[in-house]
Amino acid sequence: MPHTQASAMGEKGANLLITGVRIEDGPAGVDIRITDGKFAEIGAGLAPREGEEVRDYTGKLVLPPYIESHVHLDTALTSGQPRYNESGTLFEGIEVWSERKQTLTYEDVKDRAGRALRQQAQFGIQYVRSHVDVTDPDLTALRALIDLREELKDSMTLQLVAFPQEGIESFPNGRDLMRRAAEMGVDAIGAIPHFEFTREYSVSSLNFAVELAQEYGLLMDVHCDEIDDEASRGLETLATRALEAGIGPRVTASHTTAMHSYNNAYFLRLVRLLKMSGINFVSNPLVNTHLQGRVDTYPKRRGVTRVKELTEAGINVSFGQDDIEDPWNPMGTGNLRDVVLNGLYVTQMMARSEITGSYNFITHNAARTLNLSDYGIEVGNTANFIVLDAEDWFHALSFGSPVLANFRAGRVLTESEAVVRTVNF
Ligand code: 17E
Ligand code: FE2
Repeated sequence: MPHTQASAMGEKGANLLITGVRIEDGPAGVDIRITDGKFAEIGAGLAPREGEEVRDYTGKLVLPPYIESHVHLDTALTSGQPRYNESGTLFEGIEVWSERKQTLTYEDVKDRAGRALRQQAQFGIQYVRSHVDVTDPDLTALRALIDLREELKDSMTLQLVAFPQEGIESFPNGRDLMRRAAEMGVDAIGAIPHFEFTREYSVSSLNFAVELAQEYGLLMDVHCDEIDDEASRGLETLATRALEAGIGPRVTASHTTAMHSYNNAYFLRLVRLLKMSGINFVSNPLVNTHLQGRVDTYPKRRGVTRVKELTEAGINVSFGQDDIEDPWNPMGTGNLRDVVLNGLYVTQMMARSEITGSYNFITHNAARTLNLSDYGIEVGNTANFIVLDAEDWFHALSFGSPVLANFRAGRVLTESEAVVRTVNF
């Protein structure tokens, strides 16, 4: 059990010894020394030093912090405002949000996004990529989130994507708004090809987005083919442009739910291009099983992209929550355990090795999606990590074990009590 005392913090950061843990899928009984907020030594039987706080977590699991690779913080915690999305479709969600956008203020966005981020931290998240709707002539949400990114940077790493919710070519001054967002300092450029009025707009919006990203040296993350239409093929355009520009690892295709409905012959052709391009994928299994298949009778499509096949082809896939109580998801807490559990079931990735390796969807794979450096439990890296009340990932996932502590540069960001259960028979 952890014992708490005043943390041993020097000017440069924490000095700490964590004892008796398993790191990821490694052996149990390992100690971790943190000096000046960095991982200094990892091994068995490390002796405490003068001035070091010792935390005994014998039998517990240590992972690198979770990474939320896809969420919309500007819309978080607005569910029911001004009305609920009753049909559960993506399109009604966009209409509801368009109404809510009329009353958006800087303080409102900052307050809700700040609360959502603190909720995420409690569940072990330290890195968040948030899409921000820029189809707003005032760019109110973007101004708020850029400030929040700076204010919270010692606690959470926030990446912002300029997300044209109502289109680039199909929204008044859409291109200009995207350019203004790039000027203001987003981390990534987005697009929404399946929502543009025509196939031609879809293609030109992607060409524009790739050029803008290159001009400003930004990452890309596109809401790509989030529809059950098997003819929605923005992905092949995005992957081709990424390949030709040589920027694949800096590009992400999010959602790609139409891939669920592609015929296998087309997928076989496509997957070659996807591999060559080196682009990343984010799947949001909870929200897309909720939003997709809404125009089906029975059988109803699951509408989740081909995570298993992409993974088996060696393509990088991470999992995201997408929404925390907003027009596209009436629920959602920020807890990525729910996302991984649902993701494994809905994609039928339930082989033993698929389950035991599934923390990668919200850790290392997501780090690759976000192009993070200085991530992972390795000597020399900043001491960011979480401790779970479980002996290994299988049990943490299966039982929904709480994150006992979330450490940032060796400093305790959030803490939870272990759950104590008594059975009287
Ligand atoms: N907007 C969108 O186009 N798609 C989504 N899944 C969400 C917002 C959450
Ligand atoms: Fe999304």
